[in-house]
Amino acid sequence: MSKLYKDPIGTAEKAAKAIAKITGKEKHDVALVMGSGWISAADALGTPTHEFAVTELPGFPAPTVAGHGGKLRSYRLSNGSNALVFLGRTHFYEGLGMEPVAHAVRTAVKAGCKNIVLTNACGGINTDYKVGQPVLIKDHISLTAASPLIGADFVDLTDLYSKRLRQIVKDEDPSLAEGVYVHWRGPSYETPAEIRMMRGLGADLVGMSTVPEAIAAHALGAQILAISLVTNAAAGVTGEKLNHAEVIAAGKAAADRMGNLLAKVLPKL
Ligand code: 8IG
Repeated sequence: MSKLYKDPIGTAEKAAKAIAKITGKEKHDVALVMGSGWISAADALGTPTHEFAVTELPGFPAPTVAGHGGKLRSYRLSNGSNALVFLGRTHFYEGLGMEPVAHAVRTAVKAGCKNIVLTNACGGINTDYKVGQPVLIKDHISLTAASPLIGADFVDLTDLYSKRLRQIVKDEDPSLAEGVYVHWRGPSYETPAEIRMMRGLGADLVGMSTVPEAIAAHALGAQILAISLVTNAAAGVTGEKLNHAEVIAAGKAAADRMGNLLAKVLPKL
């Protein structure tokens, strides 16, 4: 474990202070984590006041995945509040442990953010879902069973994905579906048999992110909104093979809709 990660909360506090210094903003109010396929959606939020590499802050490893940017933007929203937007994230499958995975949201909470919006691209298990469709996460199943928390931190996850925040988004777009997201370690995708198992467990969506960040941010008192973009049918659903290029293309195609939705919703959270 790197020295920075022995004290994850202390490192997040240092990173939050560095954000305040770089942006000249004492605090931020809301943070977004943009997953693969979502990065161009951030452009709908207007012109950021600041943009810099996350590696300028303590505790952030360099990004490793195509389509994951590793940049942090600060925006001033139409209601006067300040938003932090992370373009890209660190995943559990990168093998660095949970601390760097949880670091962005911990930093955001320490920077003042009370609401955290997590976005991702994922596979659709529910056969009603179409590629390019956004789905609000209403609950999760952790098939990694790995928590970002260490020690006797018995956090309640009954309302992890805030009903209040989901309602604000549904008021904006009543056509949005809600689903249960499975966290799969990856980086290999599932087998068709694993997808059938997940469907039997009550899952609608499967991906390799979001869950540890939601838990870590909620443990620090933040409210969570999580939105998945279905970028492929999960393994075995259509008989087609899965590939990362398809994911990026589906994300690009849906970026305008997602960006406009986020731009409308953020000032209302
Ligand atoms: I995008 O089908 C994307 N991410 N585990 N399975 C898992 N993660 C994903 C998938 C998928 N599609």
